[in-house]
Amino acid sequence: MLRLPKIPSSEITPPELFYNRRRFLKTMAAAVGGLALAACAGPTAAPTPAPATTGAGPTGKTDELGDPLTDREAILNYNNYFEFSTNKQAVARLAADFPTSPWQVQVGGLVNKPRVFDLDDLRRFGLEERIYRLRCVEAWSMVIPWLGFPLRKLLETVEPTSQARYVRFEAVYDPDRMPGQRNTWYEWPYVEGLRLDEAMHDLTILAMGLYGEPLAPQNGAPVRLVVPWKYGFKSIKAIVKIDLVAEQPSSLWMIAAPHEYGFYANVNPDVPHPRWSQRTERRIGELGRRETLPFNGYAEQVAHLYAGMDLRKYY
Ligand SMILES: Nc1nc2c(c(=O)[nH]1)N[C@H]1C(S)=C(S)[C@@H](COP(=O)(O)O)O[C@H]1N2
Ligand SMILES: [Mo]
Repeated sequence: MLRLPKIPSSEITPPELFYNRRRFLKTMAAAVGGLALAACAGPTAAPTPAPATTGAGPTGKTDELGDPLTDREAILNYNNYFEFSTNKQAVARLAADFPTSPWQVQVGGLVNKPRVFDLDDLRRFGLEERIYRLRCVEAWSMVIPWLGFPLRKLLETVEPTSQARYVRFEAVYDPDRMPGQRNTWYEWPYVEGLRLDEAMHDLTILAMGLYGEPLAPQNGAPVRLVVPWKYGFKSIKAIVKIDLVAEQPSSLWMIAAPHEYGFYANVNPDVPHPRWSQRTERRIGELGRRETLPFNGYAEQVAHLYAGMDLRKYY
């Protein structure tokens, strides 16, 4: 059974209710007329409980720091996926029938060998288990046993040219099936980006499964990015397009709330987000809070990527 602790509404209330109110009112007014102004005049989201369990989980497996895997039911039922809903506990139901096969990922831009990959092509890169911490900028976290392959393997097959310096990822756009994409506050589709060396790092994977099973729709099926040392929003779900580019790409979050979200988004307990301290986090399934680790505990592997950069400047 799932225990259901109360969590603060700040953790689940969509940013448009907090941030850049002028733009929110403008887009709401444009979308549905003046009625919406009254309906959305204040925070409307009530606190909803998060699923939580205790113990080392059914597998007894841990991450490399000795922390148990988060319960599968929690990973499947507590999701950020704004294409479906801003309510974490509504996502699984709303996404249940989303068709994730057949599927294509179009890879191009500054490459010598642009190519369209179908799901069998992607699986041929070979799926391996990677147990990673996932740290959301809302200050909750999980330990997730992904099945995936290093993004590097895919990038090498398309041969980035010498001009390619960044990778831009685009998620699926399907407003008929994704009710959240009718929310005009966000610029759809969801877009994210990495620097090329971040994308080539061995920790960066494209995941197609978790807990030994194909990815569920709510977790970003059929294929999503996982970058464990960055805040969860960088790990874009339901990817349909990957482009190698010369300039730093923008992202859905940078466009929606530029004062809250930067390009790098490395987990950093020393740099507070405007709405959430990043000092500690709530590990789903645990009581109390734990200290947040620099680079989400992966500093040894990735800190060198940012040598010479002012880490206070990049969220
Ligand atoms: N396409 C897309 N990808 C997304 C999101 C989203 O809303 N849409 N949310 C992000 C955020 S904020 C987090 S914390 C993680 C959550 O992944 P999970 O639901 O599989 O745990 O997905 C990220 N990837
Ligand atoms: Mo997140």
